[in-house]
Amino acid sequence: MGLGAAGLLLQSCGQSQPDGGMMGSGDAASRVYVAPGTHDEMYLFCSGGFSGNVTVYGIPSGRHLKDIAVFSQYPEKGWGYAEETLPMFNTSHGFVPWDDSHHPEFSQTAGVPDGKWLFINGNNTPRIARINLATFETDEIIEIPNSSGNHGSPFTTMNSEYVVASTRFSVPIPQEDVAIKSYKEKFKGTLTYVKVDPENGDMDIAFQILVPGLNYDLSHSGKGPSHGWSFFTCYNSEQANSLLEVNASRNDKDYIAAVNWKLAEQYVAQGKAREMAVSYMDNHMDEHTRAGVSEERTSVKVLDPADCPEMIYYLPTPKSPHGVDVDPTGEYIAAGGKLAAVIPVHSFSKMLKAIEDRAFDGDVNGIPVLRYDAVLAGEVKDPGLGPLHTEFDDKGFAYTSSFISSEIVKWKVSTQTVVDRIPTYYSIGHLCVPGGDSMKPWGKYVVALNKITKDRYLPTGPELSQSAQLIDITGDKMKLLLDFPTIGEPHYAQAIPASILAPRSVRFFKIEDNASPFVTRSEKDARVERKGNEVHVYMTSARSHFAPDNIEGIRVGDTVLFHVTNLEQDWDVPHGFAVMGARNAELLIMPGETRTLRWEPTQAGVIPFYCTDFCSALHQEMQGYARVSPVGSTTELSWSLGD
Ligand SMILES: [Cu+2]
Repeated sequence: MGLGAAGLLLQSCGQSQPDGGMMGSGDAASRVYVAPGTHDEMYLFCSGGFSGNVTVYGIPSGRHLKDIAVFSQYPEKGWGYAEETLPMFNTSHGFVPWDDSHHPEFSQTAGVPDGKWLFINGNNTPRIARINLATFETDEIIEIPNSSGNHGSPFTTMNSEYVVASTRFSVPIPQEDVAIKSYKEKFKGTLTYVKVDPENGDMDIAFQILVPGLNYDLSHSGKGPSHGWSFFTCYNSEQANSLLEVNASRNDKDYIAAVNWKLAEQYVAQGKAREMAVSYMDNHMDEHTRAGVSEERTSVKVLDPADCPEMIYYLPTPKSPHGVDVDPTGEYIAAGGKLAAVIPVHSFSKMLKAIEDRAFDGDVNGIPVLRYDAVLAGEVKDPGLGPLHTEFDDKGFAYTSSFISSEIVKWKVSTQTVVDRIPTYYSIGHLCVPGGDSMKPWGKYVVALNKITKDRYLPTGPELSQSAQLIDITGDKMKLLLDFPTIGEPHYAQAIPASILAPRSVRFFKIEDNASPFVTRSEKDARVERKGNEVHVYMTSARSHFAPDNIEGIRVGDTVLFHVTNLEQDWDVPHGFAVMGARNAELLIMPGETRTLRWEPTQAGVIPFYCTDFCSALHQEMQGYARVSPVGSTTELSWSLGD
């Protein structure tokens, strides 16, 4: 039945839409059909762009499995509402409740995604988040100082020694009140290396490199022979500060910055970095209390290339490059020039030779520019219009997205020759081959992450869902299998076999490990305590009641903190908690976890509260009352259950 329905759906699409490259509908339906009760083959982690969060889909079905709240308050998860989650949003600018998330990036071991963590950048207020892939929750958000527009981030090195961050917008560093026209003299960029603890994933900024004032756009790290280097695209070599669409498009070539980070580590060890006073926040979700802790950091080590010879070189790259992608062998470095007629593919071994031969073509603020012909492996001709990003398969082929011509172009890495192309609907940005930026692409699919949807789905007013497309790459010709809508902009995505993640997925939090200072471990410990104007309710929830469920003695003017512990020790039994008139939130509490809701009642009366997450046949009975008396009332504080 499912097969027939899916087939019909695809057929009806095929009749009203161009179906360039589409597999026969029956074949496509069978390739994406995941029977009810069975599981997808892979997880796809898709950033939400302006949503600030991450969405998880099953591949090949396109099933929407979960939203992971990261940089944006998200009511469905209570993220940014429950008191325990608020510190995760702290920055040097204060509480920032909504950001723009772009590049999910798996942690790697020996160049292969290891399924431990997913890193993602906050683009607007520069930050990197780390998601725990056992809980699918955000465990850390670290702010990046001396940065503005954290776009080229958080690309990982082969063993996740570092995740990197580069400034899209150059700014005065340190920030100061100067004329914008002083751009060329005063503005700088930074490349930041964030150390990742191999045991627990904890992130700390190891060092930053101060670089000339260009726009640093994207990055990838070397692997295999090029391990120890990272590559950053930069545009605006014109150093324009206004009307960049014209003024930053004049030069035929901009650059890829190649950074020898192992050498940078040595310079730091030799004391060549200067300590710079800064302020930035490092926010952790404590594993045992399951509460956020926010710490300010006040210093960062900064390397100046002028003191650090041989640490950084510029590779000329046509024209306004965007993505920079290193193939699985670590030898080829492809750049997507938004305005380029070709895809330049640099050779890492030629780059080393060019450095040895001093094959330089001038410098930028003292940083040598290597000769284009001395580093180039070759150019991909006819790559489509507006090539942006490249991912790789396990058979020596590359797949490049071309935004303007809305297509994916397949080319052979060793010869740089185009072998196939397929249209996308519409305006593709990033694309994702599972493992396609690592040393072990799993191949099989490429997912097109499209900016524009237009007529692909039923109209839903001015705002349309954005869209991903699943394309088969197992044969010589790419074949379109499936369109599926996404939450927010599907900016970039990474996919990993389910067999790596699913066995490690946490089912509930053990109540005996709950180290929250506000935990209530059993119903007999449930209580209410007054501390001045603060009333702390130590409450438990279990199918199908709260303890206590009758509370008296609260007064208008009190701040009531409901610390609700979900006592369930079973998979998929969260409880919710909502109290009438609470202006900030409700709660969603996972089994074994404690979450706190702040409530400031403004009116005397008897106020109901109830469970909002359907939990049992008697979910509708899961309710209680809080009596609120006027200011100055002498009603005694009391609580009960079952009286
Ligand atoms: Cu419930």
